[in-house]
Amino acid sequence: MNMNYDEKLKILIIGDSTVGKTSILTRFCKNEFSWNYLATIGIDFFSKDIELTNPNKLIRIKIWDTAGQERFKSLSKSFFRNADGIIIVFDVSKKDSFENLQFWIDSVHNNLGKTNNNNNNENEDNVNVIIIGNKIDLIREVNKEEGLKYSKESGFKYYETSALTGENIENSFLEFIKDILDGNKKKENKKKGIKLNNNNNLINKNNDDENWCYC
Ligand SMILES: Nc1nc2c(ncn2[C@@H]2O[C@H](COP(=O)(O)OP(=O)(O)OP(=O)(O)O)[C@@H](O)[C@H]2O)c(=O)[nH]1
Ligand SMILES: [Mg+2]
Repeated sequence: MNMNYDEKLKILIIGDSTVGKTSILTRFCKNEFSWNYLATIGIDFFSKDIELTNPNKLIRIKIWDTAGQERFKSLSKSFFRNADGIIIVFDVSKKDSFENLQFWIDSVHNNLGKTNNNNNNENEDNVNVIIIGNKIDLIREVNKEEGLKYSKESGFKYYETSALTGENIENSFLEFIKDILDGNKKKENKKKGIKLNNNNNLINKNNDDENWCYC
């Protein structure tokens, strides 16, 4: 189906292998979950369309799902090119994935140079970065306070999710997308009038409609 999008966003998801990156995206885009672990090889693409109200806008989100095993190589700079947002994921039930967060943050810095934690929000190259602690349905090795503290010190917003139960998946994405749009809005000097309504309402298109999810 040919759709006219008012805005297209590119989001990148990175983090150690098995932390649940693909599962988070599958939950967000298809509202599905699989217990089977199929390692992402290279890169996969997910996309989802979101309708914005007042005024009505159609936003296409394209998400680049990277392979955690890339940690042992290095993420290509082309992955990061033109990214509007980056999600760094760790597994709250695996301390080592939390300890490896710095590796991923460094790779963001190395590939972009500038992010929203450099206290320079006016920067045109500003990219929104968030940290997600996934698998909150499991017994934790990292508690919420540790995740929050680390993310705060890094200058990024922190969310916790479970791709298994779906807890907080949609909220996290919608808040992240709103932040990206707000940032883009500033960058573009309100060029084309992308506006959120008074409550910053974004309406998430119905997942049941096949046309709205291209995973
Ligand atoms: N209990 C639980 N298991 C999860 C959750 N999210 C993912 N898993 C499981 O964890 C395993 C790895 O999930 P993936 O989504 O494939 O992990 P990934 O980060 O994409 O891994 P790579 O592609 O290798 O980088 C799978 O067996 C999932 O079923 C969650 O929130 N809770
Ligand atoms: Mg994967």
